[in-house]
Amino acid sequence: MSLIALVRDVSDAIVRCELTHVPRAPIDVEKARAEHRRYASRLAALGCKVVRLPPEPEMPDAVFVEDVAVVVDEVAIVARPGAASRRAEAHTMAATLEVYRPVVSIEAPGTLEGGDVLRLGRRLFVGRSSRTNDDGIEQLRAAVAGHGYEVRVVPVTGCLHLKSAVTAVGRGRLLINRAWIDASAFKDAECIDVHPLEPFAANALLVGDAVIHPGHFPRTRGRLEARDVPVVAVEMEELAKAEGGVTCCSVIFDRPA
Ligand code: CIR
Repeated sequence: MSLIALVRDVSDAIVRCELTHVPRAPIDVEKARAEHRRYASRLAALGCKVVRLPPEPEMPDAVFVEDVAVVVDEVAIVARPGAASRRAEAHTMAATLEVYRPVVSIEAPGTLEGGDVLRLGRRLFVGRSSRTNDDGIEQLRAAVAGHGYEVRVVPVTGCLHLKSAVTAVGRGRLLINRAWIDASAFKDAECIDVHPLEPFAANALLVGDAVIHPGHFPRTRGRLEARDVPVVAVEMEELAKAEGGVTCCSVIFDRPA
């Protein structure tokens, strides 16, 4: 496997991050940085070449790089976040992705955040959410249709992004919180439910065969392990206060040959 993982260091400004579904709590920036360092080390240990985007000390949510890009094998889409405070994050993302893929940018009035895009093979499930609108979804569809990807829209109401509610944890296997989305969109997959006491636990990051998952969700981890999913637990409690999870701290894609 030859994977690139784009990451960006935690900004001091993270204490002013966007919050939608979690109450504001004081963030210990050094603790968040330590979590992020260990997360990046895990990615490296799982075989990723970790590439750092330029730091953006004034941009509170810049560590959550997933939201400003969607990368498939043939093309990279630079997103236009629904959160206006996050739009400037896209500049350095575009410059970095140009090294690896042809780049298409989502333009106004479209909005799209990568946290709303779940790729399962050649199918992209896209959350229509408070951050991603129909125009953004249509621009994404236009960018990938010629490469053989089908785009399916999933309404998201109960949480921030589609991938807050459902992520892949293996081939044909999903981790899901059915309370937040209509699970019928995923009826062809084997769905593993989060533990009811851990509604935020559906966000898992599949890297090769391993699944990176926040350590503070032991009950859901137990459910994954009971199904023989190889879980790598990482500390994420501080970044979770910024409504971040494990997918949102990286953009992972195959390295061009
Ligand atoms: C935001 O509200 O934009 C950030 N505070 C959290 C973004 C999390 N992104 C993700 O789950 N993909």
